[in-house]
Amino acid sequence: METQDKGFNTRLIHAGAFEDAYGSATVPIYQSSTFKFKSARHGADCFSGKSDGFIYTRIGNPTIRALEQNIASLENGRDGIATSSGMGAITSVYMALLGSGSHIISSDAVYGPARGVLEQDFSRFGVEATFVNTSHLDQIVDAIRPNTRLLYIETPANPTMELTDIAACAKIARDNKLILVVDNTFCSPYLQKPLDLGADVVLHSVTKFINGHADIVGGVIVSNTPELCRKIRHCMVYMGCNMDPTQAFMVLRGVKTLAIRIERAQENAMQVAEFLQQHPKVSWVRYPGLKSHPQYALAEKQMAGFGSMMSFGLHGGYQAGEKLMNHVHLALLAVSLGGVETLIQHPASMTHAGISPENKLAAGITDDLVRLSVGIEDVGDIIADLESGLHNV
Ligand code: LCS
Repeated sequence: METQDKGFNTRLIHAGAFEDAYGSATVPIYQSSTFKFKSARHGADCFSGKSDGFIYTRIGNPTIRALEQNIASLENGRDGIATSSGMGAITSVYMALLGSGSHIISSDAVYGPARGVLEQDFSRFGVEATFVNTSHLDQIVDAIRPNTRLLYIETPANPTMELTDIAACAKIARDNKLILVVDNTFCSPYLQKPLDLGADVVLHSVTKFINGHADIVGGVIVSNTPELCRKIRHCMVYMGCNMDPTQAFMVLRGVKTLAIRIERAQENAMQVAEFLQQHPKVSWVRYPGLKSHPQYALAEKQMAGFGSMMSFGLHGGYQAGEKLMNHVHLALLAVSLGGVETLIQHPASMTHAGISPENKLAAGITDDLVRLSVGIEDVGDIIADLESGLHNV
C-alpha cells in the first residue's frame, strides 16, 4: 500500500509492508542468507544495480527492507538503513563520513560508547573529535575547523537530558558545509523529526522506543540525501553491521504501538517528575516537561511531547542513589531505556563508565545522577515504588 500520504499512526502499521504470495497480514521473516537469481543476467543486473532484486542478506533482505522503509517513512526520510545495533548505526555513519585528518564536533553528553569509540578507536585512524556542550551554540561555532565534516548531536542528551536546538544546528551546518547527524533515540519520530528541522542524517538505537519491548537490539539510519544513503549503506554492508531478518520482524511488530506506548509513558513520566520534584530527598530533576528544565521553551518548540526519560539527583549524592537503586522493586535496575517497563540506572558507573572522570564531570554526568526510563505500568505503582525506595535513602 502507498502510505506516504497517510497519517503517522497509519504509517506505523503499514509503511514498508508489502503483499506476499499468501496475503500474509504481517511481513514474514525471510530467514534466508541468499536469494536465487532468475538467470545469470539477472544476477549481474542485481549486482550492477540495474535490478533491485535481493542478493544476500548482509546486503539486503525483504524483511529488513520493510523495516527500513517503515522507519524512513516515519522520519519523513527518503531511505533507511537497518543495522545490527544502535552502535552499528553510529559507527557506520562515522566510518562513512569521516576519514584520516577529518574532524567531528559532538555533544559532550552522548551515549558513552558513541563518544568512547571516537576517543579510543577512530582516533587511531587519524580522526579528530571535539566534544562541546551543544546546548550552547557558540561552543559549536568556536569548535569548527577547516577540516570539520560532521556535527553530531543527541537531544535530549543521554543522560543529562539537556536539549540541543536542531534547527539552529542545521543552520550552522549549512553555513559551514558540515553534515548534521542527530541521534533521535530518546524521542523517536513520534516526538521529534530532525530531518524536517534540517538535519542531514537521523539515527536510532531501535533497541529503545521504536522496538519498545526490551527483547532485541538494533539500529537504523535515515537520510534524505541519496549520496549520504549510498555512502553509509556501503560502509554498513562492508563492515557487516547489518540487521538480521528476525530482528527486523520483531521491530516491525514493536513499532506498530509506538504512538500509544509513548503517549502512556509520557503521561506517567510527567506525574513521576512532579512527584520527584516535590520530594525532600531529591535535589534536582531534569525532565523536559517541567517548567524548571532550563530549555523548557525549546522542548515545546522542537518536540511534539516531552517523552518518558528523566534524570535526577539526591541530596545524599551517590550513596543515596545507590541505596535508592537497591530498594526499588518494580523499576528494574538495568541499563537500556524506552521499553514498556520502568528502568533505573546510574550512568556514571554504568552506561558512561568508559568516559574519563574529568570528561564526565565536564559533560554534567555527575556522580549523583540517577536516570529513569518511565514505563507504561500503572503510574500509582511506579510512584509508590520510588516513594518506598526513597524512604530507605
Ligand atoms: N544512542 C543512544 C542515545 C543510546 O542510548 C544508545 C544505547 C545507543 C545509541 C546505542 O544503541 P545500542 O547499540 O545499544 O542499540 N543506550 C543505552 C543506554 O543508555 N543504556 O544501555 C544502552
